[in-house]
Amino acid sequence: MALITGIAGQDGFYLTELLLSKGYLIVGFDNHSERMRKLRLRLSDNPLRSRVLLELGDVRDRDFIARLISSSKPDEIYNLAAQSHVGDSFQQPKVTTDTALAIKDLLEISLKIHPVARIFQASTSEMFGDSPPPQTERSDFNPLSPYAQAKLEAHELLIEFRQKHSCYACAGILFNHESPHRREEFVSRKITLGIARIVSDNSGQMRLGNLAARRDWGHAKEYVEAMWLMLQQEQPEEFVVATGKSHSVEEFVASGFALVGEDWHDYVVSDQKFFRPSDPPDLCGDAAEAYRKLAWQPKIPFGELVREMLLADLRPNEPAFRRAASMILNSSRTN
Ligand code: G4F
Repeated sequence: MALITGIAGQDGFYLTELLLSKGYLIVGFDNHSERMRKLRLRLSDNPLRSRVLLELGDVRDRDFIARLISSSKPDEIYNLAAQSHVGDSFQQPKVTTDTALAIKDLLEISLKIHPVARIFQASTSEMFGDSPPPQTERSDFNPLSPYAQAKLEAHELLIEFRQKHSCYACAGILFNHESPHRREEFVSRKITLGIARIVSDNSGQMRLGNLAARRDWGHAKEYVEAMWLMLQQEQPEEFVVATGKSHSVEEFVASGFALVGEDWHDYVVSDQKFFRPSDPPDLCGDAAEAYRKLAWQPKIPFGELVREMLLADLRPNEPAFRRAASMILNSSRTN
């Protein structure tokens, strides 16, 4: 039995599919009813969906968490709930901090009423800030946003709690991970959806912020495997989860437009409105430890990720999809 907080996000969906394939029963909750509706729809194809119990609830609600843990007695708890948009955290520092620090209640409640549960915490590469790449488990943390600061506090709190109470709790330092289920507020999906709209209308513009920032983009479905592996070890430990290659936002944009035979310079405008007060310049993780100890290694390269996301966004538009898909498929044959 697994409990997943924030189950209606991209990672919640992939983790649910993974755990179902491994025979788990799942209890999951999220505080966003529209995202829960979408999750139900996505899971409707899965013959094992009756093994998932979904609830509407908030990770900051201590009584709700206590009731859920005491009724479900999960073997594993995956804490994915958070206000996870870095840009928004500058305007909403309180909700960002409160959701990040809800891990404290989860740890305390679990220790009190169901201490055998193993707990995974989704930590973030944003904690490294401008620490030089490649970042490892031993790199310095230097948070540059309220989100990064809050997640760092949660990360340190978890390690301290584990040392004090000898429980099984660990944090994955997750670098950017994307998929067709990524929300449009994040740059990868904003780009692929934007290209799909431009291709279908034969016109339009894409307004983005910092094009120079470099991120280590992997596929979410591979990152949830690392989360699961981290809870199957003899000892709980922190791991960097990353591909080891970073690309700039400009490279993401250029690859996407190239796939549909367009030059991004004709469509993309860099707009101050989308810049953040501060932004880590280059997040690029070294996941050698995860490879060595978890035998985890990502296989989906950057180009394939961009292709998959773009094809998924083009799909609703039939004629444009056929045109673009044949170009994309031709380009994958020659690459
Ligand atoms: O897609 P992003 O918003 O992701 P960001 O900020 O790197 O954070 C994501 O990954 C973290 C792990 O490293 C997670 F912890 C976090 O929860 C989230 O999932 O932005 C990526 C880069 C940034 O440098 C941003 O400034 O893209 C730049 N960017 C440029 N134009 C933009 C835009 N980001 C967004 N969201 N929208 C833009 O128009």
